[in-house]
Amino acid sequence: MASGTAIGIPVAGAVGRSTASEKVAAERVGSRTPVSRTTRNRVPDTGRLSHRRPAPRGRWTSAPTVTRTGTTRVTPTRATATWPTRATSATSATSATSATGTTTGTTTATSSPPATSSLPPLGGTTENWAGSSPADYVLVPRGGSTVKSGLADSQASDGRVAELTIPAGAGATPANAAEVETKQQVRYGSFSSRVRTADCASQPKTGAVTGIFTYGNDGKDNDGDGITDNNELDFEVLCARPDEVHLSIWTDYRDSDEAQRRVTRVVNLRTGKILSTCYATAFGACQAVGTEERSPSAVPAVPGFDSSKKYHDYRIDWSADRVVFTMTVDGKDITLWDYHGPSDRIPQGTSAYMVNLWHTDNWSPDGMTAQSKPTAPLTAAIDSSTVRPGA
Ligand SMILES: [Ca+2]
Ligand SMILES: [Ca+2]
Repeated sequence: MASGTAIGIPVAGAVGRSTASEKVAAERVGSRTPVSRTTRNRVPDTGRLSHRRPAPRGRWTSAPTVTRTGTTRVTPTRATATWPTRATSATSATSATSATGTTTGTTTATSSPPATSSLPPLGGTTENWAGSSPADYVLVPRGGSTVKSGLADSQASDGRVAELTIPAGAGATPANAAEVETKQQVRYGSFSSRVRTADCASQPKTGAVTGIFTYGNDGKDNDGDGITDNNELDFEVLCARPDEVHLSIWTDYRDSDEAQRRVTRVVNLRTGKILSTCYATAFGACQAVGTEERSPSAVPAVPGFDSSKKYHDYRIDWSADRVVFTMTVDGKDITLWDYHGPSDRIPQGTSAYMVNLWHTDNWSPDGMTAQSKPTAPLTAAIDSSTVRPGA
């Protein structure tokens, strides 16, 4: 297929329920199906619209041209020679992620750093979204959406935020997302944002996703496993279920036949229930995972948790052989998922860091039917974002 669609980006997510059989059934019935958000927005075998993000060609050309020295982005023509090879060293014991989010993985010695490693440092600084033109991010409004930074918000720690707004009647799929994304890409590191997710309480059946994630995909199968690499780590919250958090670790995805490799976890933070933890090679699939892939085995409940009412920190700590998803809720760190399973289930390629909001019309959370177009604008807001590249 054309490189554009080959580089379409999947947005992760699984549908969780209370029993194992229901989990799988829910995925089959309600989980997202993919599609490029360029032109092919319908999946022949299901007829349902996909959740796939647009191909980089559309993504990048819709954003301002990046001219700052050293900045790069994923493009179909990006030289794969600089793409890091999959790390193979056995460093699981030393590649822990510290409580402060600093990765200490040592596998970089086994693979060539990407070209971005020589770029001006992106990490170590926090974007507070206080000004209208953030230095390290591109604001990307699509499909009639708006993205603005420097807006007043009394809930924000500094009184200023970026707002991602999709309009009433927003088109489905991330092709119509409101999004911010880093100009640079990094491999490994700590990525965090303080976010208030979209609130659709006034229209509870709305389909809308707030995503906080890393993403890199050059359309190539750099690791040679037969499927296009897709480096992606996701937090996703559906506005119909602001009590649930969908986590995903993607390593591969091929748009043409939806071949994929990913692991997912769905947590209801209000109840503290882990609704599912799966490995999948196809949409709707849910294979059992090992103990090291489903840690922790319990998550504390946060009574009344609603991600759309307050700002919370969403942090991804990514190293060669470990991915940790942590939320900070009311000052308390909560480890939602400390994944340290097989390293070939962990992305090893460079990624940008993004936050977005988009309408979905085929992802029904937790058995609900919540796929309606928004009848009024929906907004997710970002108080701050920090990227600390790994070693
Ligand atoms: Ca691959
Ligand atoms: Ca702020």
